[in-house]
Amino acid sequence: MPVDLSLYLVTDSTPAILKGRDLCSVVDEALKGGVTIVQYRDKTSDTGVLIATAKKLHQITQKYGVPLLINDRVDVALAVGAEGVHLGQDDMRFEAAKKLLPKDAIIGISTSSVEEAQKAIDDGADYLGIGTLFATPTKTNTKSVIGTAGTQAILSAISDSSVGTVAIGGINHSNVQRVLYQSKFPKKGLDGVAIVSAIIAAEDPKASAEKFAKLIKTPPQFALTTQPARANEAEALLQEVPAIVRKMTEVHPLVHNMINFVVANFVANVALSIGASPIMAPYGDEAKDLCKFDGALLINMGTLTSESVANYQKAIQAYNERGNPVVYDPVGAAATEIRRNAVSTLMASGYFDLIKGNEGEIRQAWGSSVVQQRGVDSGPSTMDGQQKAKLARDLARRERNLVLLTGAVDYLSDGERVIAVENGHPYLGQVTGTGCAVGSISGCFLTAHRSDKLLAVLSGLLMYEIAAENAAAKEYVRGPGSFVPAFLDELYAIRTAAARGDDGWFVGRA
Ligand code: 3NM
Ligand code: MG
Repeated sequence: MPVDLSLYLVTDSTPAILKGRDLCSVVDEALKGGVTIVQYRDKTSDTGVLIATAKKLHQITQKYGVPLLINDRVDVALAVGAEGVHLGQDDMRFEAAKKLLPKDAIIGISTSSVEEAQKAIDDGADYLGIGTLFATPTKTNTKSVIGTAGTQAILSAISDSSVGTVAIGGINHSNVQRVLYQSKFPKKGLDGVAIVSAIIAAEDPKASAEKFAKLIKTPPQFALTTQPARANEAEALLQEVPAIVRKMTEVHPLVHNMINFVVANFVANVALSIGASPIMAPYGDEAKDLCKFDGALLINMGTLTSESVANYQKAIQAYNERGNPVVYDPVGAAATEIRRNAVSTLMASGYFDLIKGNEGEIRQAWGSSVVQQRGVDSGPSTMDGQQKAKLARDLARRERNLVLLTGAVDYLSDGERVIAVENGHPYLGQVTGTGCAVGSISGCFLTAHRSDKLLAVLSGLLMYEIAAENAAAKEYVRGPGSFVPAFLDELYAIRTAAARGDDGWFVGRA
């Protein structure tokens, strides 16, 4: 019978985690809550204590018909007749353990790279512990933190194998659905998640396990439904744009902007012009109330401070839990070490429905930035259109979200489809905040239209860029200064036309 790895509990007896409680009763509670497999992991106790505790744990797990594995110690597993062992890369070699253990014993191997995973499969491992997923205080001597992107890379490389897989490291209630969702390679996903502190250190281990069991069975609210491109995809999408713009004017979405102070006023005016309700709220704790409205969150790290990241994290968590859209604009992503770290931290902190940025920023989000970005400007391009389209698609595919790579031509992808948008006007590049406002507008459209997120963002982008063209064409517009008020007027004009059901603004323009 295959092992159920879905909710894999790893024990820890250190005082910081066990907090003076009896390990056996904590594990019993966790089993009541729905844990499907237990690994006894104790790096410090003497062999006598290990065997005595393992014996007691085994009596408990047997009551629930759940396998007990022993970390590292094949001798302890043999002494108590446990169902198997879990071995790290520095523990007893697989073949040696295999020889010592009964034929049907379960052997799991810790892996943090494609090479280690491949080797473990060739050896004949029953399952792989894949990690370290996220940095965790529970295990500080980890070799590498690989994130959902690294986990996905391993799953993709071993997708032909039927080996079991669990991710480990920093998994908790607020990230477990996203971990399962974003780690998945189309042909192979994780069979489960391995958890230490979020269950063992929980006030109520049974309730914690129950919550995990429920979350694991439910896809996240924000899950993206991608569609394969139709033969005439662009035309088919364009037909729907006016109706989506009309819908947005009816919804009056709230857009919660955590935005830089340079552009806050302009972005708020753009949101008002299109009929949305902007709120500029950098205080992360406010998100738990703001996320309850029909609205979106924009994280724009243009004027990052030492407090920003913690505030962003609180807001992302609140919106992710609610399932309301989150847009990430990693402004100046590659400019400084602080910003590069912020990008990694934030991308590990939550799910972004849309990542929007220029070439340098999207490259940093992908993790392949080779040139240092100068300031927060876009800088000279080193990629042609095809490379940009591919980067947008690859990042969207890996993150299982939308990516909008902005420039003279914008590339928008959901990992399947890539749409190039050539509308707009050079004046947009002469006014600060015009790029940032696209993030805010995208949030509004993602709120209004959820069934095809790519279509939602495309609609907002076209409304925006057509308004810019209309504004620049006004005879009284002589440059960026006179462009700004004309642009707000034209956004407002499209919004009022759309609300009347008049699609004239769009016909023949995109
Ligand atoms: N192994 P928590 S990370 C036991 O990377 C262990 O192999 C890891 O603890 C690995 O769920 C880890 O509290 C600790 O973050 C996971
Ligand atoms: Mg070990």
